[in-house]
Amino acid sequence: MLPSPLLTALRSARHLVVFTGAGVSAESGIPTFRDALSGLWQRFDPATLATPQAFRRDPALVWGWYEWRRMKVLQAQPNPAHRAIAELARHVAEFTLITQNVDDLHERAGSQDVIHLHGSLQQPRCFACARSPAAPLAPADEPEDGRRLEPPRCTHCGGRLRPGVVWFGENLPAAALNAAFDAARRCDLLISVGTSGVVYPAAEVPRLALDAGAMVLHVNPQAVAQPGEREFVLRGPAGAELPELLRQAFGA
Ligand code: BJW
Ligand code: ZN
Repeated sequence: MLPSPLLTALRSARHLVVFTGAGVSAESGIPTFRDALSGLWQRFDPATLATPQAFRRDPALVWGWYEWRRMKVLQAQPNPAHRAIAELARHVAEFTLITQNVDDLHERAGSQDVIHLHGSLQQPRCFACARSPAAPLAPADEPEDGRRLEPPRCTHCGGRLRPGVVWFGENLPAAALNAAFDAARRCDLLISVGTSGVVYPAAEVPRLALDAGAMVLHVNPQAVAQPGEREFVLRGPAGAELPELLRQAFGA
């Protein structure tokens, strides 16, 4: 049985925020970044792949790597954690979903108005003029990790397209960040799912909620937070923990 203050907080929440990281998509087969054995940053160097300098230096290396990841997402399906989050929205008056993920698995599980703090793999833009192509990207031709691919050209200025994600050293989209911070400050319960909480400014989101008086629940197999008076931890995979939380709180 889950802690009763947590179930009470969930049943009585007027504004629930769910904040997700790579761990929510792990059970869909999308690798996280920092997990000890399977994390992307164990095999790939972020400095050569996830910065504007890296793209300037070797655009084909970076584009090829992101096409490989985009294909993995296209082939993946939402898991029970994505579906439980979409279902949670139906039980509260106000619901905000904030994700650091660049996949679209929340949307495919039925969540709406998802705030993407770190952009999307599906929405490239021009590295030179920042405009987005009119047509969506076609599926890439069997990309593999490590295979170089020349980025397509911008139809407006001829510049190279870049992945529509937020790289290290880049600002987050201002509207998304403001909406996320605003929701965190106004909510009464925030559930943080599958994030190591080390990348800023996104990592400030749960802290802002706590500081504003909300309860915060962390769902993660690893010990990412210490339980406290208003802070709860469910140690386990989101695909098991979130459906169980939903069941115990709402019988859903
Ligand atoms: C499960 C599970 C299961 C597993 N169920 N859970 C010092 C030096 C240089 C820079 C900085 C610095 N200090 C701060 C900075 C700034 C930097 C930063 O924070 N760096 C830190 C790493 C130190 N931040 C930025 O640069 C940001 N911009 C910025 O600050 O602009 C101002 C500025 C301007 C100029 C100079 C400096 C600053 C931008 C950050 C962009 C982050 N981008 C990435 C890549 C996106 C594109 C891509 O996908 O390739 O975003 S990095 C990567 O980390 C990705 C993620 O969204 C983000 C967060 O990771 P997340 O989601 O938490 O994943 P993991 O892998 O870390 O954790 C997974 C968790 O899941 C684990 O806890 C598991 O246990 C758990 N899990 N299975 C539930 N089944
Ligand atoms: Zn352009």
